[in-house]
Amino acid sequence: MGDNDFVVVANRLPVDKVGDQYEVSPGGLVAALAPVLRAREGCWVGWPGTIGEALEPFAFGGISLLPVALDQEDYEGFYEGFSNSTLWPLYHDLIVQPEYNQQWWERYVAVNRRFAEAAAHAAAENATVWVQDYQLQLVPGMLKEIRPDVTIGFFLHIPFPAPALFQQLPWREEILEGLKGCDLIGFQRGADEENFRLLTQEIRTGTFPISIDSAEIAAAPEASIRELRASVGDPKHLLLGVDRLDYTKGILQRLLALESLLEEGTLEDAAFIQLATPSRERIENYRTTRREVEEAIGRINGSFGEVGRPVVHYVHRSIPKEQLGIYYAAADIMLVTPFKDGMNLVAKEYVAAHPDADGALVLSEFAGAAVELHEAYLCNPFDLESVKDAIMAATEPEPTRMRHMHDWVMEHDVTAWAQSFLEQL
Ligand code: ADQ
Repeated sequence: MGDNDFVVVANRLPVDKVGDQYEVSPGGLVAALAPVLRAREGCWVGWPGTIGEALEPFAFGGISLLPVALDQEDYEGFYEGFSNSTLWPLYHDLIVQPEYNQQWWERYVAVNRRFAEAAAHAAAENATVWVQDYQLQLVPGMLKEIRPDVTIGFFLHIPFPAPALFQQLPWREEILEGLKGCDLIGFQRGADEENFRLLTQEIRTGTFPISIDSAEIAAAPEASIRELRASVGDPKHLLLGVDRLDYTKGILQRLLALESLLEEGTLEDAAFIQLATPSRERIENYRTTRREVEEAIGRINGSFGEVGRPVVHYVHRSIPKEQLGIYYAAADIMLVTPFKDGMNLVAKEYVAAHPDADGALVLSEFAGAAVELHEAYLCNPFDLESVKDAIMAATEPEPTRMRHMHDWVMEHDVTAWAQSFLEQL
């Protein structure tokens, strides 16, 4: 038994290794939970992000961190395998085929047990433990067995599939048993919560759409915005995409829509910037997606670009937060076109970056964010014409739409999200 009244358990610790040092990784979840962790003698349990490194507990920015080690086999079986090649595609409605592999499952069980034991070790008597996301669905059940005194919450950051899909999973009973250790499970959308409740009604559930640290997205300096627009040739329409390079995000679909509009001559004097963070690059489906995206970019620039003036500007790297704010502020049209997405924080970040209600958001109906941001230019990424229509409508935006969405995002920030979950718990 430990002495922490509040314990967060997540796959990753909120730190990144830079050289031989750790730095706090920027992210809404840390920003929202740091004050609660500091006020309640909290502790964060997670993997530090380097394979095979066993670290002692350490403190960072007033938060104590309890590292859980993963070796190469854990990384391949638990993380790349069961979490990201089985659960991720299954929970995103089979955009690619999930793989069902007994060895991966056994690693998932073993690693979840390690996280549960670490949480049991950190938690004080009657502590509150908040477990995050699909990588750790067995932790609540395992923890409840070791420590029946603690209160356990769980939040699923990704969608929860319809029963007919979930039932494909050979270990569906075990996953449900794991989640039954919870006192409260939170989902992003009402539809995810309903899907789950069709399987079991024994557990208390709720819908808590996650958000961003809205106040942190400060207005970008006018000079930087002008400089960015000039660097891509001062187009009439500056379009932007910002994503992890993942097959769920529909990056290729937005490129195909752009290509078709250029071919028809419907959209003129436009430039498109796509920023894509490298992600899960050892998994075959991610490599295929990257290849298809890069081929489409090459083809579009070959057909419609000029020397020194491409139509699509592509960066396959992570961008510092302040710079990202300039891209958001400079873009006339933001393209967020996932086939399926738990929430999609990029959509909310773009809206927060437009306090003057300029700009326009093209948003997939299948992003969790579409529930709150229903005044966006909604589209169906499975239907190319619908994406094209939304882009063209967004070239002449109605400012009231952005004004309403901006007000909403400023009020419903990530701190409000965390508070409402913890109050319910
Ligand atoms: P993700 O699938 O990672 O999150 P998202 O919600 O869009 O998707 O968050 C991505 C974050 O990464 C954003 O904060 C964005 O600013 C940042 N980012 C993306 N590309 C970047 C780049 N090139 N450079 C720098 N930063 C970049 C999962 C679920 C989502 C859910 C979140 C939170 O899949 O549906 O919204 O968790 O619950």
